[in-house]
Amino acid sequence: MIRRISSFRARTLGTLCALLLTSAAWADAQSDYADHCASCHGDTRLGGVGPALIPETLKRMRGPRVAAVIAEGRTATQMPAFAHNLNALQIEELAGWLKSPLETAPDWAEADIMASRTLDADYVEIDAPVWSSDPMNITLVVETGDHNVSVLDGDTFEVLDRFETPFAVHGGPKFSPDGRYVFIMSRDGWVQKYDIWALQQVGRVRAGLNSRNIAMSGDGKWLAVANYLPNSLTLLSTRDLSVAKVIEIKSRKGNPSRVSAVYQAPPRESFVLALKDVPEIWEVFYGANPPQSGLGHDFRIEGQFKNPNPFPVRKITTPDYLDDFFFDQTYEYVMGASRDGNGGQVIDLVIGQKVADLDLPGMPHLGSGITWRRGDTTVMATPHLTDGTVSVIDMETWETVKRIKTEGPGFFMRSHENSPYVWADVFFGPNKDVMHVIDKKTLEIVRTLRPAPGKTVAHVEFTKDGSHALVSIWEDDGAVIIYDAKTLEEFRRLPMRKPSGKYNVWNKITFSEGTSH
Ligand code: DHE
Repeated sequence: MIRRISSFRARTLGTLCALLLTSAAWADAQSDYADHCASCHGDTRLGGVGPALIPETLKRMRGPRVAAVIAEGRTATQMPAFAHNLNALQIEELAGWLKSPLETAPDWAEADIMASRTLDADYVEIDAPVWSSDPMNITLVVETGDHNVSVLDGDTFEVLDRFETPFAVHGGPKFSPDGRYVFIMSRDGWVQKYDIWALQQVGRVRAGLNSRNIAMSGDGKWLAVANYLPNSLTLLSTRDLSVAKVIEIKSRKGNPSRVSAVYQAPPRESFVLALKDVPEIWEVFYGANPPQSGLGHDFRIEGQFKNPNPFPVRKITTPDYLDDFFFDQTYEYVMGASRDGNGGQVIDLVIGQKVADLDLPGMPHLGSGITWRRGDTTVMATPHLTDGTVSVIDMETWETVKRIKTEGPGFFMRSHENSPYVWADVFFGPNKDVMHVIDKKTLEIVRTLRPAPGKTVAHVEFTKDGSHALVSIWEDDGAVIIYDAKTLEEFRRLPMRKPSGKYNVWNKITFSEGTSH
C-alpha cells in the first residue's frame, strides 16, 4: 500500500530537484537505477541487501559524496565501483535523482514489519555468560567504519567479540534492565537484538523505513522505535521482536509528524516522544495503571477507555516545537530545545504545561546532555551544535549558570559519579581533534587533550567505576584511547574502525548521572 506524499516540503524539494534535472535526465537516472542499483537497494529505493537510497538518509552525505560512492564504491562494504559502467554525467544524474524525495510515501505496517523479522535459528539461550568478565563492566563500541560492534571487557579491555550490525547504526544501543541483551538501531529502521552472555545475535526486524532512535521500557518488556518514515512509533516486544503496536503520529488537529526522538520515563511508566513537525509532546504509557484523563489543562489520553488498548497516548500541546529534549531526575520536567535553535522551554509533564523558558541559543544537543550535583543544586550541561559553547543550567531555577567557551561546536559530553571532571568534545571545525576536560565544581576547562592531531576525537564513555575514560579517534583507521580518568594520562590505544559511541552496561542500566539516557 502506498500513499501520496502530501507535505509542502516534499513537493517543494521535488520541484527543485525536477528543475535541476531535465525530465530526460530523470528518466535516464531511473533506468540506470533499475539496471544497476535496484537488485541491492530495492525497486523502491527503500533498501534490500544495501541501504535505502532516499534523501532522508543521503542528506547526511554532503556535496559530491553520493556521486563519489557510485563511481568508486565503498570500501569494507559490498558496494562496487560503477565508474566503468556509467559515465560522469550519468553518475551525476543518478546521484541527483537519489537525493530527490520519493514520489509516493510508503507505508510500513505491522504485517511488513513482521515479514522482515528474522530470528537466528542457531541461537540458543544459555544460563550463564560464556566468558568470565564482570557482566556489569562490559562496554560496547560501535564501529561505524565497517558496521560492527566490539564487545569489550571493561577491566582488561580485551575484545570478547566483534559482531556485524545493520548499516549505519545511530543513537545509543539500549540494554535490557539486567544488562544481558542489547538492542541496536540503524537509520534504515533495523533493530538488532544481541545476547551479550552468549555473544550471539538473536534476531533482527525492520521496525521503520527511516528511524531516529529507540527506547527500552523500564520493565524491559517493550522497545519503542521512533520513525521519520513512515510517521509512526513502533512498539516491539523485547522478547522476540514481534510487533506490539504501530502508532500513527497525527497531531490533535490531525496533522502528521515525524518523531524526532523517543525516551523512556521509568517512574511514569511511559515513553515520551519529541515530534518534529507539530508543537506537541506525546506520552505513551506501557504500565498497568496509566493516569486518568482530565488531570491537567491540556491533557488528553486517547484509547484508554477503549481497551484493550495497551498503550494509551497522551498528547500535550506545547508553545513551540520540541525537536529534542532532556528530563530532570524526577522525570516530571522536560527541557526542550526549540527547532530554530533559539532558546528552549521547560514542560511539566504532570500538569501538561510550560513552566519556564530556557536561555539556550546555539542549537544545544540536548540528547547528549548530562547532569551532576554542584553545591546544593543539580546542574545540566549541554554542548551547542552551532557554536563553541557548553551551556550549564541550574535545574531548580532553570537559569543559565555559565556558558563555557570551547574551541568549537561539540556533539557529546560524559562524566561519572566518581569523576571530578566532565569531558566535552569539539566535533566540528578546525579544532575537531580537541577534547576538553572541565572541572565539575569550577566549570573551568582544566585540560585540553589533543591525542591525534588533525583527526576527529569525540565521544567519551567511562568504565563502571569511573576509573578510566574511553575516547574515540573517529576515523576509518581510528582507535579507542583509554585514559586514566584521574591523571588524564593515556593508558592504552585499541585500533578500531571509525569508532563512534561507546556504552558501558552498568552506567547505562543504572542511569548514571554522567551519561545521556
Ligand atoms: Fe545523533 C544520539 C539526533 C547526527 C551520532 N542523536 C542521538 C540522539 C538524538 C540524535 C536525538 C539521542 C538518541 C539516543 O541515543 O537514544 N543526531 C541527531 C540529529 O538530529 C543529528 C544532528 C542529525 C541527523 O542526521 O540525525 C544527528 N548523530 C549525528 C551524526 O552525524 C553522528 C555524529 C554520526 C552518526 O553516526 O550518525 C551522530 N548520535 C550519534 C551517537 C549517539 C547519537 C553516537 C549516541 C550518543 C550516546 O552516547 O548516547
